[in-house]
Amino acid sequence: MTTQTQTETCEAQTLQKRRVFSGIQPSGEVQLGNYLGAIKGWVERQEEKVNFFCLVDLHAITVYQQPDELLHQTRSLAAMLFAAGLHPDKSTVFVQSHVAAHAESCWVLNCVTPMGWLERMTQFKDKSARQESVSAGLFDYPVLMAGDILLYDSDEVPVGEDQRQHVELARDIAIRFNRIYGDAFVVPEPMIPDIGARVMGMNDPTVKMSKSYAHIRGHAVRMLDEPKEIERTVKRAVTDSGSEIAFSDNPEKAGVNNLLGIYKVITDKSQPEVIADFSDARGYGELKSRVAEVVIEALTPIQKRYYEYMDDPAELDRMLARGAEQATAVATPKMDEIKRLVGFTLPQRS
Ligand code: AQP
Repeated sequence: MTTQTQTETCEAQTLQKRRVFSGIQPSGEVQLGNYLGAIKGWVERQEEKVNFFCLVDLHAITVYQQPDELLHQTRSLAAMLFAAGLHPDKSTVFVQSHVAAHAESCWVLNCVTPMGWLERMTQFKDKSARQESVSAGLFDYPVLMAGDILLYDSDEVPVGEDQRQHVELARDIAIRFNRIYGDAFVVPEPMIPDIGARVMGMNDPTVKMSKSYAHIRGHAVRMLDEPKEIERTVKRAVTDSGSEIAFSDNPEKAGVNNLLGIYKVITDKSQPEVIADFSDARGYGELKSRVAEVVIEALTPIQKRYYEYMDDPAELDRMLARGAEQATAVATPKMDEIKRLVGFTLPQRS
C-alpha cells in the first residue's frame, strides 16, 4: 500500500468510528464508582471509537472547591486517568477550562434552554439540598454539560446511571437548537453499562458512592486507598441479616447486590459465573474477603502507575497540553459554526 492509500484508509476508518465524549469532575478523590461506572469502560473501548475525555473543572466549581485543592485534584485526576489506561494516542484527554469553546457554547445554549427543563433535574435537587448557598452555576450545570457533548459531534456519551438525565437533556437542547437555528448538532445517545452503572455506598447501599462523601469513613473505596484500608472498608460494608449470596432487586439485599456487582464488573464475569464463584462461600464474611481481594488486585497496578505520573508533572502537563490542542482543533470550528447560525459576526483571524 502506498503512503497516500494508507493515509486515506486510516482517515476513512476514523470517519466511520463513532465519536465518544465523557467527563469527570476534579471534585475530590476518585472513587470505585467513577472507575467501574465510567473510566474502566472508557479504557476498554478506546480502540473502537474517536474519544474525547474531559476533566471538567468548570463543572467542579459549581460547588466551592478550595483553589489549591482544585489544582492538585486536576493533576491527580489526569494522572489517574492515564494510569487507568487512557492513552494519548487513542484518546483526547484534556482539561475543560483549557478550551474556551466550552464556556462560550454554554452561554449560547443557555439562551435556548427553558428554565423548566433545568428545574426538573434530580441531581440539582440532590446537590442543592446539601448546600447552604446554591450557585447559579450548579443550576446551569447540565447546560454546560450539553455544550461539552455537542461541541464534539458526539454520538455516544458513556456515563453512570446518575448522569442519564443530563445526557437526555443534552439531546433535547440539541434538537431545539437545530430546529430554531438549523442543523448544527448531532443528537447524542447515553451509553449506560448494565452493571456498575450505580455503585452504592459501602456504609449505606441506598446512596450512590460519591467523591463528595468519600471523606465519610466507610462510604467509598477510593482509588488510592491502601490494601488494608480497602479491606477494612469492604469488610465493614452494610449487608443484611440473611446469608444468601445472590443478585437481587430486593432493597433489603442492596448491600449484597452491590458487592456482587462490584465483583462482576472487576472480574468481567457473567452473573452465573459470579454466583458459581461463591457457591462454596460460607456467608457474607467470605463474600466480602473475596470482593476486597479482586478490588485490591485491580487497583494496585493502577496506583503504581499513578505515582509514576505524579512524579513527572512536566510530562503530565505536556500530555494535557496535547489534549487541549487536539480538542481546540475540533471545538473552535464548531463554535464558529454555532456563532454563524445564531447571527454573530466573527472576528477576522490572521
Ligand atoms: N457510584 C457510581 N456508580 C457508577 N458510576 C458513577 N459515576 C459517579 N459515581 C458513580 C460516574 O462517574 C463519572 C464521573 O462522575 P463526575 O465526576 O462527573 O460526577 P458525579 O457523577 O457527580 O460523580 P461523584 O463521584 O458523585 O462526584 P461528586 O460527588 O463531586 O458529585 C460519571 O460518568 C458518573 O456517572
